[in-house]
Amino acid sequence: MMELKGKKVLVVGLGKSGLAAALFLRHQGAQVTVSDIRSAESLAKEIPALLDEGIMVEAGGHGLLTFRRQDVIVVSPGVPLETAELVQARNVGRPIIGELELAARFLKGKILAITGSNGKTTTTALAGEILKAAGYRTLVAGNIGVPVVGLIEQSTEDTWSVLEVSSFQLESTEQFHPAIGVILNITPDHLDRHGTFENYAMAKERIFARQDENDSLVVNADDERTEAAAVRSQAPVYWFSAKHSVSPGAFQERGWVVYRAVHQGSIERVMPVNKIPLKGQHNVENVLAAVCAARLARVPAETIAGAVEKFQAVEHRLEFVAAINGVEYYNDSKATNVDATAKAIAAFAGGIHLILGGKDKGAPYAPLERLLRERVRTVYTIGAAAGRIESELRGIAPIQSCETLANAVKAAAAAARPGEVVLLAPACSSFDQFENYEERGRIFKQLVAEQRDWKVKENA
Ligand code: UMA
Repeated sequence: MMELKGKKVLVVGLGKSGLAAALFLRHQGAQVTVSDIRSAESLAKEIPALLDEGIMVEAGGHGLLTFRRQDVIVVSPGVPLETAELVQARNVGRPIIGELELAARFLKGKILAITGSNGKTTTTALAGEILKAAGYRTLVAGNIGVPVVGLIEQSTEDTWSVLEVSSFQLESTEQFHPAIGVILNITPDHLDRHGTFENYAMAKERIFARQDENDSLVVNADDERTEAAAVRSQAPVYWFSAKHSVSPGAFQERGWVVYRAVHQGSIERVMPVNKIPLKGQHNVENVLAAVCAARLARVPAETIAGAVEKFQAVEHRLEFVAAINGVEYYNDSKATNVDATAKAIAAFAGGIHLILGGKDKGAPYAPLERLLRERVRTVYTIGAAAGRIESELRGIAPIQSCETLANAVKAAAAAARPGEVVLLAPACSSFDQFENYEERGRIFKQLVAEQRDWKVKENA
């Protein structure tokens, strides 16, 4: 805990996290200022509400003096810690913490935190459903779209907070201490922010930096970088694997999801693998991770099985949109890196019309080569990354430059034949053409709906 009453606190970034942090801090009696690089006009909705609460707002840029005058600075996840004003404030001894760290200092109850390059939103949502099914008081928050700081007031000593935590959030943690930590996988992502893969991986490892022998860490035994991280854990490690047996942990055996609670102990059957309602091998991994975490939280196997069987795909994660004239459309707008796109392609046998592109994140596209050759009919490029994608993937699959998502959906819908798939799994972030990946996914779904309307007219 930290004393906030009367303290001068600056919140950097006025997105969802900044807004929730500013309100929380104000309610704790702090003198709060929020600073954002966006113009006052583009913050027209937020500013009056903040001023009404007695919160000061600096819009249109960060002022060096604003940063220097504070007792504490709270940073939104999307603001790089190397931002010049933050570096200077750090140099003059101003404490800087992230929104997750602030929240974790006040959150009551236990934390189940899930990180990884891919699958964390699905696993977080699934683990949340399982804990709710077990009758626990459960809050689900974090990178999944709900700032953790906004939930502090709802938390009690018997709450389980199931948190999706990103590298951006973990990077600035100091005391963050989940009772159960989960690392799903670590593959290249966000190199534009972290500089190197190793820096990114080390940010992810902060999930267990404060854990001790009373906590648990759940780790993917099939992922090289994640497995390497586990040796540094002070907490006992539980494994999950979609490929082989592990001990202790969750794995598949003769068509069943099974769990072994103690090293070399007996095996408990949880559910048949074919009852998992989600598409793709990567989702089997997500279920195994959630099963392991839920057993560690003492949820009985039959409760887990019931909750998993009822679970629906999360919006924008390999979400089925429609079947139009025998062509299936899937929205995987959350596939914002190359590994996620590989997993999405691997979920289909072939005949894929793949929409790729957006804001490039610095990782190579070449790891897609084998899957593109085997399963993809045509790649449709959009956004700022199109040039790089086209030069790296030339000769591997036919490529059509489409520039916009609307052109890409039109071109893919015209080319796809019955039995084939149109897949938005762009391998890039969305910020060049969209507000965020959710907007990109929603617009994709609207464009697909327009295709359906046209096809209905054509067929009439
Ligand atoms: N800003 C500045 N100065 C800067 C940079 C940004 O003032 O130098 C301002 C922007 O103008 C904007 C605000 O900061 O007004 C945005 O802050 P933010 O990017 O932290 O966005 P939030 O709305 O607070 O959303 C954040 C997460 N965003 C990011 O990590 C980029 C959301 O994850 C998360 O859902 C939300 O907190 C609630 O916890 C999104 C994401 O893209 C989904 N995450 C990445 C990913 O999943 O790959 C990590």
